[in-house]
Amino acid sequence: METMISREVVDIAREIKEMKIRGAGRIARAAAKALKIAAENYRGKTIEGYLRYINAVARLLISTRPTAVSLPNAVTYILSRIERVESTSLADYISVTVAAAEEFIEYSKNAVKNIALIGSGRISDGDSILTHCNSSAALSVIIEAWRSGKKIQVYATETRPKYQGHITVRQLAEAGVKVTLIPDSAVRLLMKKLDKVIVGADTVAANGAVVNKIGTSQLALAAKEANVDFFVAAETYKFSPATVLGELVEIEERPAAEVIDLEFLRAHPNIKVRNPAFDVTPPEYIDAIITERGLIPPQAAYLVLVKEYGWAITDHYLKATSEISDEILP
Ligand code: RUB
Repeated sequence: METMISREVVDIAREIKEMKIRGAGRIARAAAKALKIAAENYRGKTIEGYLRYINAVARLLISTRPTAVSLPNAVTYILSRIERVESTSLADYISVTVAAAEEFIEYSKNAVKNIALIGSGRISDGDSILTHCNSSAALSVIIEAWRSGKKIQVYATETRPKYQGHITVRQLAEAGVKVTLIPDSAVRLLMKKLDKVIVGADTVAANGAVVNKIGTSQLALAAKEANVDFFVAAETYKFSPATVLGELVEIEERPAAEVIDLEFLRAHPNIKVRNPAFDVTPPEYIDAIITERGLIPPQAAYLVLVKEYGWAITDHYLKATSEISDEILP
């Protein structure tokens, strides 16, 4: 008999879906933790059964939110390690799963610390900095700059409709940083007074375009106009291998209820509502991406992808081409 996916694992998937666990890095670490728990909970007796089970858990986790590539990248990291196991012992498959999940979580936490060190070097004493949404990577840079003695002040957008900016101002205030909350629509008015913008990323495409919380591209546009530096803080597992193959990043559309009262909407059935959760900032609006491996121009995203995922891209590509009929060739 196959092992059922445990309540604890289903709960993590639900919390990601309902945004109780949110932010690309946290989602990725939660997915790794869920795979670890799933592996430890396996009660079946066969390797084939285990592989079917762990793949079902992987699919469940990946299906929770579509945009942040950190989620499938974390899951693929662990699955690819399992695929490479050559053993007839089920225990080996389980221990490799657990070790790979722990390794990913450890790597992810250290990556954010490295980003803090590298990024804070670009912050100057006295800087006024704007951030958007709630990004652990972006905040790690700001907090590290503050801790190293730079007298900075930070503006944080509310980030409607989910108000992640409220989390940001609380975290910055708790760290002792001088912080001011502003409505999203105040960004252009304030931009002239700012020195830098730092945001996080959900996905970085092969051409260096950055997918992040809705409104990010407006910040970038206003920053370009005012000649303010625009930085993105992103771990390398937020770079998307599928975009090398031309795949587009899916932008999550969230429920209308997040932006309008449903009673009102029912009373006015001809009103339509759209609530996209992310947008795309083109590379020409980005001065640098701060990764754990160093500060790179967005145009170097492809090189990061080839270095980090070279094998995965090739495998994917070979599989894709083997499925194409020869008839399309001239
Ligand atoms: C969160 C968001 C964050 C990135 C980066 O969106 O857009 O800027 O995920 O965050 P949501 P981090 O609240 O919809 O998940 O640096 O923490 O990974």
